[in-house]
Amino acid sequence: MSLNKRANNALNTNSYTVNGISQAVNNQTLQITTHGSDWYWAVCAVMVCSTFAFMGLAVTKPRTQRIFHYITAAITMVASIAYFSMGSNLGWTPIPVEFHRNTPQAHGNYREIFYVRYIDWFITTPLLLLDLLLTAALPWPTLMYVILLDWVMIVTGLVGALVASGYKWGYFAFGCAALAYIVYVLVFEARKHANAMGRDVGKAFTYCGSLTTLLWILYPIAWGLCEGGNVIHPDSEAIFYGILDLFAKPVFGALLIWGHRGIDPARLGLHIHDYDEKDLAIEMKRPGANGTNGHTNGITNGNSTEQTV
Ligand code: RET
Repeated sequence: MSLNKRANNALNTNSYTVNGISQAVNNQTLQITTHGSDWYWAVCAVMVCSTFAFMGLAVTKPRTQRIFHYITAAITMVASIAYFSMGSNLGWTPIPVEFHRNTPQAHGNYREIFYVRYIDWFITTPLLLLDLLLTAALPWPTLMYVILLDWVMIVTGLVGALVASGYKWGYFAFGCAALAYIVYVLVFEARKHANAMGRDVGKAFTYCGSLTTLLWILYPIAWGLCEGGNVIHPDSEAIFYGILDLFAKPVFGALLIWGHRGIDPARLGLHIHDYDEKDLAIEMKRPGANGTNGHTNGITNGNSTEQTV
């Protein structure tokens, strides 16, 4: 069998044209080269393999113990599609640059802005937070509020990236304020809560929470150099965001699942029921039981951190 090396033709196939003129060819828009596209494909491949690995690990567990595997696999699955889009030179739009630079790294009147990146983050960052905050067993109102602020951060980042004038930095400032609150919850409230759940939970949270805090602070720096300040080339942007995403998704996910290896989700208040569960089966056979027997209303016993899923 012979393996023929095929050239990456995504840039020609999916070039952005205005009135029939390719924007890459007329040199107006600063966009990725084939190297950037190749890198996006490579990251896509890692995301796909990680998704299969996390799903493979999930099926080795009983259904009641798979919640963190499912959340983590969903994260890399969504990222696979975003990276497929970016590798194919799709999911972007040209935006006039605020800062015109005459360097080879950042020439052109327009810059390609990958809005698909933000669609990915809009879906996956709340899932990452869910992974972390469920590990810490934080009360659900705090969890919901942190996710709301996370959406504020991502949407302001997207809007700022699509704005041509200096007003983009206003959106950026709102996004940074939202990130500051998220980091506060992770570093103080959630860490304290996780430690109170036991040494193993505290350890799993500390590893994954520290990695997340460090990485998430680097994203606005990347934004400032790419979408915001137009300082670095879109190929370098691909590498910067790509490395961050690889650590924030597959590496984070592997660490989290490893940290959860000896932890029953029920200890975190996540009582998940299955039809072949022993206690539930006995309860269902009880005379007069109607099959719902209190498991459908989401209310469990007096423990305030309990959540019925
Ligand atoms: C933006 C710009 C606006 C200000 C801030 C930002 C932060 C983004 C972050 C993104 C995290 C993404 C992750 C992706 C996972 O793969 C939107 C860049 C603060 C923190 C973890």
